[in-house]
Amino acid sequence: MSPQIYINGKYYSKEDAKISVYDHGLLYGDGVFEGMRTYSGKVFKLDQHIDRLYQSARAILLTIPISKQEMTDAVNNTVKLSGLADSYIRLVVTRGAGSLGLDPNRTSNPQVIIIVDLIALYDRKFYEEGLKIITASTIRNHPAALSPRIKSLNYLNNIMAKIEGLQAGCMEAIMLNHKGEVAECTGDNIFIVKKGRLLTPPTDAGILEGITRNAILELAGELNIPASESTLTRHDLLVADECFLTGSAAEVIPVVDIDSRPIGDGHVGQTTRLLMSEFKKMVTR
Ligand code: PXG
Repeated sequence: MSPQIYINGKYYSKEDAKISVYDHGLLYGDGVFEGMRTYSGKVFKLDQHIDRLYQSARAILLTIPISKQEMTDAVNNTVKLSGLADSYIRLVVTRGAGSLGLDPNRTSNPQVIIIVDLIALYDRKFYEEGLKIITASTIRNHPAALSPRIKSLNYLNNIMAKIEGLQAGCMEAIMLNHKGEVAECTGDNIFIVKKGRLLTPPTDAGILEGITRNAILELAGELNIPASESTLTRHDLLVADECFLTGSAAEVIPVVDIDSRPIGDGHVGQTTRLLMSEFKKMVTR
């Protein structure tokens, strides 16, 4: 039962896993990644994460040196070696070591890294009582500058908004897009419930199309909860009946306060509770 790290086909302990300081992943945030979870030893939605990783890589013209099947086998094997039943997996592919210059043609050997460890983003009490969050003034990357649909190693946009949240005493922050519409949080997608309907911003709002987000939309269908992807403004959030966030790391976490205003009655909503408990069942199906 210990963290296991795969680098290019070999396995290392946490202490021994190392890559070059000339890696363009480190020097320029030039690479892509995924974050996933295992439940009872099985990776949740592994195929979708692998597909998204290869799409992110394609979007930045990075050729992953192994096939999707080899990547899938490597993830499963690293999980097995860790001995952890409920773990968090960070899958990273960097452009590899190069020269001290931007030119990706001067890099060689993309690095494939799989870290299997534990994660606890939020204290248990926030799942029971709900988070208080703020709207950040940092907007989400303009899609024409760096598409938020690419899960790249360049997370400074999100980190700047996260710092705003932390400075305001909040664990998460809402990011608007360049049009002033609600996009997502720094590491989570956002949902509201209004008059029994579940609403979440569409992918063209400039968001990462979260795999947990899509699982929640799938669950809503099964539970006959009307759901849609809709453009949302900050106003829509402030007058919502309920609000919650989704992410592989965070899972489903309620929000009870935005910008010091209570959402609904200021307590975790009924639909949120239902989706939280159904999601728990879904991950071990
Ligand atoms: N939006 C963004 C910007 C994300 O980074 C999600 C949504 C949720 O997507 P999934 O597919 O996981 O449902 C993410 C992913 C962290 C952390 O430390 C969070 C993510 C990735 C890496 C680190 O909070 N979230």
